[in-house]
Amino acid sequence: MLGTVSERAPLSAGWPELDVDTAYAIQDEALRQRRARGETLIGVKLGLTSRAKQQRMGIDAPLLAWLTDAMVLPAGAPVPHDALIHPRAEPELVFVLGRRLAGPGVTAATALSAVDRVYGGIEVIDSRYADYRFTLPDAVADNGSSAYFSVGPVGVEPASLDLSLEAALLEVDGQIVDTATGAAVQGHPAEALALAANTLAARGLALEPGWLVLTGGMTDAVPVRPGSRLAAHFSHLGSLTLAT
Ligand code: 0L1
Ligand code: MG
Repeated sequence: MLGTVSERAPLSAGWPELDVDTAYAIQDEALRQRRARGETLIGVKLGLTSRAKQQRMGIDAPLLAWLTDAMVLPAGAPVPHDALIHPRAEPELVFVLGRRLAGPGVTAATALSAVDRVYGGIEVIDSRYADYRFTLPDAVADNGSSAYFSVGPVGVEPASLDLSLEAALLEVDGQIVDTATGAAVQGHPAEALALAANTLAARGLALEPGWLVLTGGMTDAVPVRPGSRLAAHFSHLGSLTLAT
């Protein structure tokens, strides 16, 4: 979401020639406006990195989007439904970078060597498009449906885990509604991190030290309903609960 609470038709409905490059220029302009309002750029997210998400959205390519400090939902903070249209939540593996990572040619191994810590997290997405119906350029222009995210309590060195086997259980109102491992994310979340570095390189940019990288929903996203209990449980990275 870019900052309003009204849903709208996809941009591509009235602008069929909208392409991905133009959509990233729109995303960059939205970031410029956020920074002008005082927000700080703190990283990037990948979206549509898992088959579950791609099949659900009918889009077969990942995307990148910007994260700012205004999108951080601290532990226990309520999901601000008044500022959202139709939020959904998904468990993600989250990297914090220890050093700069610049493409092109970044491999998963190089990418992982730049990571300081990995955490479990939950991303709350909120597309500005009615019924979450959009093309890839629409989703890119909407900053990848970014709204909020929470990072869990346990951060470890990535070498201490096999992240392709790290599991997430998604719980809604006491029921496990979906499960996945890190392998759902491009085969290994480090592949997603390398993808982010290489994609940014094509735009003359790099991943900076200290940045957070959300590697993409491991499962499909589930609706965030006021009053429901929504939690993600990771096999080695702890649990976090959304205050809905
Ligand atoms: O984080 C995501 O995977 C979102 C990507 C954009 C598409 C969507 O709203 O699911
Ligand atoms: Mg996501």
